[in-house]
Amino acid sequence: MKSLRFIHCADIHLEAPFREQGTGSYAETRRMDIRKAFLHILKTARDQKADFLLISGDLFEQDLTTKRTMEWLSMVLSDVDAPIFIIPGNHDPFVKNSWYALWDWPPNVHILTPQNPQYILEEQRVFIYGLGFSAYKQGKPDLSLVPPPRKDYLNILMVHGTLDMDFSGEAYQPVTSRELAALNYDYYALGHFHQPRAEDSTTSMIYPGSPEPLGFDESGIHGAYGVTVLREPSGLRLKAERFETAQRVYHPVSLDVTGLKSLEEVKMKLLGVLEGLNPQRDLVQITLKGRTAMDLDEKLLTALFSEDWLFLQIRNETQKAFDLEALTRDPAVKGSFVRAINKRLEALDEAMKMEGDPKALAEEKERLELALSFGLEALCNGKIEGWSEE
Ligand SMILES: [Mn+2]
Repeated sequence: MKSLRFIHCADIHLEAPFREQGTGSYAETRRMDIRKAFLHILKTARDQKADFLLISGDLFEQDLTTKRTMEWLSMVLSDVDAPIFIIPGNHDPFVKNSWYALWDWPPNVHILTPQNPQYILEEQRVFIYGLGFSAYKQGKPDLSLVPPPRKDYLNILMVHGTLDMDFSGEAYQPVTSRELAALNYDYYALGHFHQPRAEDSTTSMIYPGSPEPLGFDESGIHGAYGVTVLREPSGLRLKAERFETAQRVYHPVSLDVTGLKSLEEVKMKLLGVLEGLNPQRDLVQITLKGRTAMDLDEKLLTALFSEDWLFLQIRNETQKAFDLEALTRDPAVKGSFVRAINKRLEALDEAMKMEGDPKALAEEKERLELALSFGLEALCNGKIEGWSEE
């Protein structure tokens, strides 16, 4: 019996605004990145001679997509020598003025809507059912509408929605993996979560994630899935493999400056973060944390480092250093803690004047100073900021 191969992608978000990350050519460059990532998917479908391609919602931004976008999209989709199945997502819902409803799509493209939710590929014996969006928000889907799987077919359910979340009042088609599994389909082509999600390569419920990541909450590798279906005597065997499509990688970095003494030291730390990253491929946002007496100007620091980088931003979220002078006079536990550490620091200073191993003593001093700031942090806030992130 013949085996099948298909490509599964979702959340392309053509014409995404990239509003939060500045204006001008950056957003334009990033929108081109989305197109390149999408073209990579289509090329993979061609190269691997995929039997069909699935797009599980949020192909484009309904409000920002123009006729020109649609002309480009039609051109590249008709270039794929295979059927393409699309369900509308919450960013491109099947509303009255939707491009899905208004546009004359190429003949190889099939939009699965509430009116036409299913498609059968007779020759390959594939049954596809789609649960997309017909409004910008949509509650729990009625899974009783989903027909039972067809015998001796590969049964695929395409769903745009949130899987396995706590969702009282959730407006994006909440479903549970248990509910889906009970439908007994062979593959669940999911969309909506932008971080790829699949328990392992044999799982049948996959969120491919956004092919091009769209923000700093979408770090890591991004791509789409190629799925091979083997028809064996014992039944169908699916193998899903991810391939990378993203043009850029987001790097949200948190940098603790507690204990650093000078702007030079801060700069050295920042250089350490940037070392090994690629100014054109890697998009970097460094957030300075911790406590410091230094007045760190995030705009100046950003300007100092961002030249040559497509996107580099430094944010200052540090807090004011503790007023040790005032704390020394504190009669309670904070005061005695500061006094105790100070005593040891003074002893250390004395020893440094006398003794021969300045390196070990300097290290000890650094340790004590860190103990002072972390100890005070714990005493003042009941927790140490950023500790769990390390
Ligand atoms: Mn999306």
